[in-house]
Amino acid sequence: MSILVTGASAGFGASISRTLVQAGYQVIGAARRLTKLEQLSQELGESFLPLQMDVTDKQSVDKALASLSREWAQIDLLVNNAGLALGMETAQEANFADWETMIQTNILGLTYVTHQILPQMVARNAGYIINLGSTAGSWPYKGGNVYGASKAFVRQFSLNLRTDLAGTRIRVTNIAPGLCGETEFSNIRFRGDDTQAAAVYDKTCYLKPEDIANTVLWLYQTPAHMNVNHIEIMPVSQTFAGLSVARDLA
Ligand code: 8X3
Repeated sequence: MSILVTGASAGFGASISRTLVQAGYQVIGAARRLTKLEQLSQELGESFLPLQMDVTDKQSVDKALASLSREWAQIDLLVNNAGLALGMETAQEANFADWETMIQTNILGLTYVTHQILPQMVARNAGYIINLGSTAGSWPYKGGNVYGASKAFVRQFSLNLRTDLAGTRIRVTNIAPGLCGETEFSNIRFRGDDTQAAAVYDKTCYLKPEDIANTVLWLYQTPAHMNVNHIEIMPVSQTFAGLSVARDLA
């Protein structure tokens, strides 16, 4: 039995892969950047299989999964981690191509992989799907527009999956992390502006990728009769904003 982690070349995905291999599991790390996966493979050894896959391309997903040998092809845990945020402009100022990329990756990509893996889990009546959502899927913030909405999709899709899987032993969890540093998340969001990216975490005690990786490991090792539907995690530096009130509009 294997574990499939998407977006495994960096950030949460690399950390999740590392933690699961160190815990004794066999992990397939999928991503576009094969060189990065190969570096991880050097570190993790034979229990880690690099798999080149672009989740935004259905053909690439289908081809990559079809290429798995019998030894690796039975997926007991799917971690749908691949995803990104692009830009923090308001909706009226946002670049539409950024919206398309987020929808293509965070929504369509996640569904391509899930739809491929679900039948084998149902046939075995066993398996676990962990989706990486975000606090942005529940808590709106300025500039979160399509990113937050895509993560709301991930949360609701996770709950709806469990509903469709009623009567099976297949488990589904949405993990919603808040502010998390030491990944490429903000560097990508701000298109390589590392100063702007670093400012997001300045003087905060942000979450670290290992916190999310340990959560994945904990979830996977919970008793098989237990399903955590949704788990939301923030650093103590972060809490809820007050509601915004505009003055002088009347
Ligand atoms: C990451 C959390 O607050 O940057 O999904 O949107 S946040």
